[in-house]
This record gives sequence, structure tokens and C-alpha cells, in this order.
Amino acid sequence: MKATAVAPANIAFIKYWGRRDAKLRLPYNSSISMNLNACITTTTVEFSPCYHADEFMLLTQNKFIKSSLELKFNELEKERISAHLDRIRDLANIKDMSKVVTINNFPKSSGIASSASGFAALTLAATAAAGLDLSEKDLSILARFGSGSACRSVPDGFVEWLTGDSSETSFAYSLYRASYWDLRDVLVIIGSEPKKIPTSAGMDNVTTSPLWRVRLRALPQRILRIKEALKTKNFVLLGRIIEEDCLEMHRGMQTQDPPLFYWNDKTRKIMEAVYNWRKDGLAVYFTIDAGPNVHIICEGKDEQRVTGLAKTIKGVEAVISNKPAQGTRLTKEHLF
Ligand code: 2P0
Repeated sequence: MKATAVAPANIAFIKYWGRRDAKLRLPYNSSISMNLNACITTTTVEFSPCYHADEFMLLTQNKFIKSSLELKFNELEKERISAHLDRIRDLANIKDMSKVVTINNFPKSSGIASSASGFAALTLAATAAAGLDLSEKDLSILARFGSGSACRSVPDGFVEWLTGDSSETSFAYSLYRASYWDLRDVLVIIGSEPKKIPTSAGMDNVTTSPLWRVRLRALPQRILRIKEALKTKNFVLLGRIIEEDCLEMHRGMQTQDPPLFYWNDKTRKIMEAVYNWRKDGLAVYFTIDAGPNVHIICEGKDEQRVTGLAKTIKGVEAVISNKPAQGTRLTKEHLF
């Protein structure tokens, strides 16, 4: 009763921010994302009568010092993971406790969706370890209960998560495979400290922003436009929509009560640099999630230039270049 899954993080081109049903994690709007091949979570789950409680171990691989750092899940995180394992135990009709070992190759809780890859990997590893064989759609729905954005890490490549009108209809599916378009997300890491306000708590106040309704009204049209940009591989149109949606989400966050400010001085410096590079003829656009780090979106042909430029900015800790990635999958390489 042991299984291991590998899941990519994903970057949202159209963001998820706000839930119309917090318990079922049903979003106010559909969102669109790309899986990231260099931001990966691997998780092994074993159910066994030998365990008297769920045991967790979280490791972060540090590429720079070539070692694995052990981090601790806090109590809230442990409860959230155990609750997810309970859902899977109920589905499989088993009572055994589990051991869970998980390894991220990127910093946890820094606005790089570790909950997305984390809950996607946990869902596939735990269901397989419990003897369940779920369809991609059912895995996506189940992952959503763990973390909304996790449902988008399940299918391949470029993905849409449908709002749906019930739990059964709110799932993610692949719009295009990873190989469809040679894009890059050049992730510029400027801060890897855990954030002060978890996204789940921040999202609860989304409706207090006067801009929230404006965004909800604009989204159906924006989603049609971005789908057209993907279909026609119109990079300029895609980039403009990605930036538009990012800025609109952050304006909403900043006008919530209490307001949320995820950017810092370095974030703003990189945003400005992206505008300047664009003025100089380089096709680059930024997007930012619930953290200070900046994702620079470009085409594969410009990757070297963009990573080179990003590394020259003062205060940048690391630059991780991501290609579009396949979704969550099983592997035989167990972590224990
Ligand atoms: C996104 N974010 O679409 C947006 C952009 C953050 C900003 O999805 O409470 O960690 O687990 O459902 O999935 C982060 O939200 O929230 C997120 P929960 P999650 O990628």
C-alpha cells in the first residue's frame, strides 16, 4: 500500500482568487494555467496498520548546496493534509494511518504554488496507495478539495479549471499538451521566506474589494480572448492578457479589507525592468501570484536572453526557467 507521485506547480495566466464555496473549494471564476517542469513536488504515501497516526516529513532540495533541508509542516498544514487523507481513506474504505514523505525542489510558502503541486502529488500518491484508480477528472476534483489550484496541476500542459455549478463540474482539463507551445516561465526568486498571510485566509475577504465585481464581469470575455491567443499562438496577445489579469487581481487584493500587499521594492523593480525590455523589443510579460516573486513569460527562443537579464538585477536570489510540463503522474521511485 505504497505509491509515489510527481506533480508540477503551475502558473496561472488567468488567476483564481476567491471561492463561492469555501468548504467545497468552488471558485468564483474559471482559471487558466501552465504546468511548470522545474518546480516539482514528489510524494510517497504508505498506508499501514503499523502507523498509529499520520506521519509527515517535508524536504526541500536545495540545488545550490546540493542537499535536502528538512522543514516542518506547521499544525494547520498537518491538519489540512490529514483531512485530505481522511477523504481518501473514506473513499477507499480503509482505516490505516499513513506515512507521507514529500520533497519540493523549490521554496515552500513563497507564492510559488507549493500547495498546488503538493496536493496534486498527495492526491495521486494516496489514492494509488489506497488501491483506488481514479480518472483524471476525478483526481482533479479530489485534488481541488485539498487546494484549489492543485486541480490544475493534474492534467497535461496548458489547463483550464472550470468554475462549474457543482463539485462534480468544477474540475480541470488539458486545453493543450505541454509540447503544444514552447513557452517559458522564467521565475525570478527574490524572497523565499514564508508569507505572513496564507492564501486561503486572504481569499476569504475577496468580496470586500470594490473591484471584485468589476473583475468578475470582465473575466468571461478575457477567458475567451486568452483561449483565442492560445489557439492562434499569438504571444503578444497572450502576454498582454496575462499581465492584465495579474494586475487586476493584485489591485483587488490591495483594495480588500484588510488589504494584502504581496509586492516589495524588488518586485516593482523587476516589473519595471520587464516594461523596459519590452520597449527595447523583447517580447516579455510578467505575472505575480500571492508572493513577491515575479514570473516572466517569454517564448523559448528568448529564454537565454531573459534569464541573462534577470540574473543581472540586484537582489535576485535565483532564476528558475520553466518549460510547459506534463501533469501529475506515478513513479516507481519511492522516497522511502
Ligand atoms: C492562482 N493563487 O490562480 C492564484 C493566483 C494565488 C494567486 O491559486 O485555499 O493555494 O488552497 O484553494 O490554491 C493560490 O491559492 O488556495 C492560488 P486554496 P491556493 O494560482
